Amino acid sequence: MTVCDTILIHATTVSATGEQQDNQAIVISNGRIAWCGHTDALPADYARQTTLVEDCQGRLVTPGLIDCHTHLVYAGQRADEFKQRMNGVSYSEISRQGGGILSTVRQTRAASEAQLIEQSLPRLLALRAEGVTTVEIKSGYGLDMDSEIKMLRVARRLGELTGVRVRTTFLGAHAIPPEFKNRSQAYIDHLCEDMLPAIVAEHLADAVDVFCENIAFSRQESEQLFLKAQELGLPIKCHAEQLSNMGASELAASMGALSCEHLEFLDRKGAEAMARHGSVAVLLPGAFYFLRETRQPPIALLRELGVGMAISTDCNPGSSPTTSLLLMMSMACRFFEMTVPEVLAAVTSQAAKALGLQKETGVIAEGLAADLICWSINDSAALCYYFAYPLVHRTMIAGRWLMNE
Ligand code: DI6
Ligand code: FE
Repeated sequence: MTVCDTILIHATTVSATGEQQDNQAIVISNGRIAWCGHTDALPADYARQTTLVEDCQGRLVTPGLIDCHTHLVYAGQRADEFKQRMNGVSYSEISRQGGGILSTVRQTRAASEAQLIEQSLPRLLALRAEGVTTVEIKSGYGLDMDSEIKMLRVARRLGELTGVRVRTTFLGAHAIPPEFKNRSQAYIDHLCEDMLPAIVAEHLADAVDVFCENIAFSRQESEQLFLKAQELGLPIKCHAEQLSNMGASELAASMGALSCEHLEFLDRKGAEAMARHGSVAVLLPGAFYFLRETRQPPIALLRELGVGMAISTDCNPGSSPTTSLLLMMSMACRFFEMTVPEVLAAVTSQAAKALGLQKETGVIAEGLAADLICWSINDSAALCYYFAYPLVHRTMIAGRWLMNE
């Protein structure tokens, strides 16, 4: 029998589908979950190893939360645009006037690696303090070789500094940079021929994403970049159907995308393609709220078709300046009318799937990483009921408790 490091007993846990399970025990060995089940069924050999038995006293223990869609590495902020938007100017309009994403591109290009770390680290620490142990970070505010590489390096470095598992996604196709104004095809060619191969050679990206939208890239351009990503061995993801329906989800899903993200304008055809190919729907209530979107992602349709749903912060300076995944969970319940189990799965098992990490984290199961949050509450619904409320009791990443909490 494996020697265990820690045993949690009398925990209230959640299953992969977000259902509550009472009086559970979890045995941790070498950073992984060696056994889990009812506390009364804990094998005697484990029970005899009395070192570090932690009685959770009924507290909720979930997998470490996963924020599977963020743009948290960036410089500066865009409060000036927020003022414009409060005066009725739309997000798309600001973008067409050269603001929006390109404003953050200017600020991010001008920042050194150290400055980018200094500005981005607090955002990751804020997520971690709320129970997030895995984060996806997208590039896409550099849009030239050096600046994209800088962003991805910073993202990897933030993981080293915090212990949070960081997955990086290359989003060079986030906007058309000024150097390529009105030449989006030439920019896509540059991404395919120069940038992506260099980034892959340096192992800086774990996936490739495209903003397929009428203010960004067409379906055909997206497809070209996706094909290149696949040729280089990287999985694909897509910012799809956020501001209009471009058929982006259908395209990405049919190419085997891990996930399609935003989806307010998703139609049945796109949702069916996602169901067929197992792409996860990543829903972003923060952007929905902040852009005052009135159109809801088609939750009932996704549910009907059995498409997995994840929820994420979209942490970015333009459409979702937040670092609270717990707040997003509350919004998903109230704005999108998702159920508590759906929401819990959306930030654990489904979010892991959206990152291709389902064999590593996101579920309390034998063999997976011991990324666990012990919450200061005793039932799973309370995690959705409280909003923007400090609820973490203790955080464990890869079998080790974080200190100073
Ligand atoms: N959709 C979004 O909501 C973010 N990116 C994207 O493709 C917004 C990014 C920004 O405005 O800075
Ligand atoms: Fe996004």
